[in-house]
Formats: sequence, C-alpha cells, structure tokens
Amino acid sequence: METSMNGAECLLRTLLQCGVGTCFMNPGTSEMQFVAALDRVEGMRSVLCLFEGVCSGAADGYARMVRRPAATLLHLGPGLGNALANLHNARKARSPVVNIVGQHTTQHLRYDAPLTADIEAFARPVSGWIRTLRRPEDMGAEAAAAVRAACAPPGQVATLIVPADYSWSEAGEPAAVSQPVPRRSARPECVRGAASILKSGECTGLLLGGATLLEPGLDAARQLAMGTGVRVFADRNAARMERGKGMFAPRRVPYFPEPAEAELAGLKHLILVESLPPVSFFGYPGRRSTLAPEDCAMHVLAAIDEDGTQALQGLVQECGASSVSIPAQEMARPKLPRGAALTPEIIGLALAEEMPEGSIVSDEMISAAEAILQNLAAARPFTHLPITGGSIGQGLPVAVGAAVACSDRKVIALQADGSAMYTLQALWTMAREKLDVVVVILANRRYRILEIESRRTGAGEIGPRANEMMDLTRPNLDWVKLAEGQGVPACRATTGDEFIALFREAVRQPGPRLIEAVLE
Ligand SMILES: Cc1ncc(C[n+]2csc(CCOP(=O)(O)OP(=O)(O)O)c2C)c(N)n1
Repeated sequence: METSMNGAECLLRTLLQCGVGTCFMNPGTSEMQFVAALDRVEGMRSVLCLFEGVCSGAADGYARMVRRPAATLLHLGPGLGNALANLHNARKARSPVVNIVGQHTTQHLRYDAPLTADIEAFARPVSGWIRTLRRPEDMGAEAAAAVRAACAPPGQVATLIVPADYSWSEAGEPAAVSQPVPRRSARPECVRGAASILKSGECTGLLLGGATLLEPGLDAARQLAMGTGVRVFADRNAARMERGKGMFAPRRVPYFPEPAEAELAGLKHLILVESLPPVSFFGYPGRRSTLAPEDCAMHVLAAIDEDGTQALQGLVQECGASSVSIPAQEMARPKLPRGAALTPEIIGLALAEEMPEGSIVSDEMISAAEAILQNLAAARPFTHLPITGGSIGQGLPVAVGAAVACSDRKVIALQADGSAMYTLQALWTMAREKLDVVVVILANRRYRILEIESRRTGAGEIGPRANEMMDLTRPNLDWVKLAEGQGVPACRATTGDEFIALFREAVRQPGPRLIEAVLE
C-alpha cells in the first residue's frame, strides 16, 4: 500500500537509509519542513551551527574521521555562500559531503524575491555533483544519488537543491540504500613500473597522499623505506595523517619553497600515491611553482581515486621488502622545562607529554605549526587533521565535526587566533553538544604569517599603515570572554608553567574547554 509522505520526510528517511545520520544545519523558512520532520523521523543527529561555515567545516571534519558523509542543511544561496570557504577546504580534503540547500517554491522563483539567487552557480566551484530537484516524486532517488555521488572515490561535495514546495508535496517512498562505488585498484603495470624504478638504484621518492597516510599505508611505506632506501614524503595538505610515537613519519613537504626544494633535491623520480606533483602554496617573484627538481620524472603508482594503500602493499611484495625487519624506535620525550617563557616549543612539549592516546588534532596553527608539530613526533599516537585548502577558519569547525564523529576520542584544536575569528561560532556548538574538545588559542595577536609573506613577495618594508593590517591589538581579543560568552569554560596562560598546568588539567576533564595561550 502506498503511504503518504511529504518530501522533507522522504529526504530525511532516504539520508538515514543511505547511512547519513548526522546533519550540521542552519535552516531558514524554506527548510522548515525538514526541521519539522526531525521530530517525526527518529535517528538523525541534527547539530545546530550558528554560521554556515561551521556547518561545512564540521561536515568536512566528520568525513575525514569516518570516511562517510554528513549532511549540511543550508538556507538558499546566501546560506550556501557562507558555507563556501570551508566547502572549498572539504573539496581539497576530498571529503564526502552532502549539501541540502533549500530553494524558493517553484512558483515564487520568477519574482526575484530578496533571497532569490542562482544557487547552482554558487555551488558549482566546490561541488563535484549538483542537482536541483525537478519533481517532488524524485526526492528519494535524487537524495540517494547525492549520497552516492559524495562517496564516489576519492570523495567529493554533492549539492542537492530542494524547492520548498517539494518539501511539503507528496513525495512517494524513500530510496533504497545506494551501493557505494568501490575504489579502483591501481593498475598492475604501475606497481611493476614503480618496482623497477625502486630497483634501479636511482634516487627516488614516494609522495603519499589521501588515505595512504593512515596506519596501513604508513606501515607499507616503512617497509619500502627500510627495504629499498626510497625517500618517503607526505603531502602537507592531505586531509588526515596518523602520527606520533611508533608511527612511521614521512617528511611532510615544507610550506616555503626553499626548504621544500632542498628536501626534494637530488630526486630523479617521484612516485605519486594518491597525490599530485608538489607545488608551492603561492607563486613568488623569480621562483617557479613546482618543487621537485626540474629533471625529476613523475610517476603515478595510484591515482587519487585509486587504492594507494593496496598499491603500496603490492609494491612491498614486488620489491621483496615484506620480510625486512623494522627495529623498534624508542623516542624519548624530553623533560618539560620549568620557569620557561610561553613559546610554541613549550606548547609542543606540553602537548607531547599530556595528549591522551588516540587524540585528534585539528591543526590551524599557521606560523606556529612547525615548532609545535616537531615536538609532537614523540606524542602518543594521534590523528592529525591539517589545513587542506588554505582557507582559514577551518580549524574549529573541523574540530566540531571530528568530535561529533568520534565521541570516544579527545579532540585538541590547535588554533591561531586570527584564523579562529573567522568561525568562532563553532565554540557555541561545542558547548551545546558538550563536545570533548580542548581548544588552544595561539594568541600572538598578529597575522604573523602575512608579515613573513609580505617580505617574501617583495612588497617592501612593512610601513605603519601596512602593519595595522596585520596587527590584532587595540583592542586585544579576549578569548576567555569570547569562549565563556558562548558557554565554553576558558582560562588564560601567560607563562610556560601556567600552560603546562592548565593543559594537563583540561585534557583530564571532559570538554569543551579553551585555553588562551598568550604568545607575545
Ligand atoms: C579565507 C581566507 N582569508 C584570508 C586568508 C589570508 N590569510 C592567510 S593566513 C592569515 C592570517 C593568519 O593569522 P593567524 O591565524 O593569527 O596566524 P599567525 O600567522 O599569526 O600564526 C590570513 C589573513 C586566507 N588564507 N583565507
């Protein structure tokens, strides 16, 4: 017997049937039917975010941890517009995300009412799949197609635009679970080709990206490094990397081109595994964009939508490296110094000492990143979620999504202060959802990286007016108040000892908590 079900309920049921059980949302009038359906249909974890950039960044963080999409629910063109920067980051992270964007009713659209916009045009640059629902009875099929598209390897943003009247019209049955498209295996000739390069004795590097930076891929890469002497690098903007004590640590390609070029110098071959040829973040006067030596040949072991981990394991076999024994590495943690000034180094040492095993680190540390990360090599094993698309304002939302996805793990958001201001509404969602997050604000009260970049671009001396554009004082941001005003308990550290004590206490309690670390 046909049951009566409106479009919104059909959409919700389809998402759930397709395994999308979390929705980060900021609704408006055109999405009210969907919101109302949340009380009729059990099972959707609906998380309110007070800015759409938090919804999209959270969906990215969620997907990075579980490799399944969360949904976002966004209000018309402007709601999607607010979400775009973090959808850009999600696209670079190759995260599966399903955007549900409301549209005006079909008869209202012709009047160019205030919120009317070309939503498809807003969606296009960040979405690998876009569809506007044309008939209410297609709701189930199109929602399932959106999930399937989002999950297509390596993962992408899929945007379904839903006219408001189709949410209240009769829609028919929700669609059945869609089968995910499996990752393709790498081509056997690529594995054999890579093996012959490794056996040639010429100076060769492996550049790992995508899912190869998880433990099985890293283990295979370690066998190859030990067995063949290949130099192993990690794409610095890959979505996720397992790190810490005992984990094989490929060298991340440095941010600035000079050290990056030095790192890659001498390579005759670079074998790409779910990664692209390395380029610098920006172009600079008189410098080329590519980072590998000009005479270095590029080879693909596994394309970004192929199974690079399996390809690495095949390569281990092909090179006869599976029986190479790996000496146990003992990396001692240095003792925490007492009476020290509060610097990124001290923060790194304190984190390495105190982060619980299995922590998830959302990293938007910008200029402090290297000094802190260096010290985290000796930390207990943790998951690192770095910047992917360079659009700042991703760290706190990604922490929200990771904490929703993995409620049994501690999330540590290491967050530069300038970048934190873009999406600080994420703190409210952390409080509302009682997320187990410790936020460390690296309060240097500057856009410090821009000072460095300004010199590099040859823009000349930083004059007083230019300096004003990089200075975050007058007034100082008060992160304790900004956090407490959104329901997150907060404190401030101004010395090394204070930070060590406050962080130790913060990680021992359920979050959220925030520590403002004043770095001046
Ligand atoms: C959306 C977006 N807007 C602007 C920028 C340019 N930008 C890059 S870093 C930065 C400031 C970083 O300052 P902060 O987060 O305090 O880190 P610090 O450099 O002080 O370590 C800005 C404005 C950007 N990358 N993305």
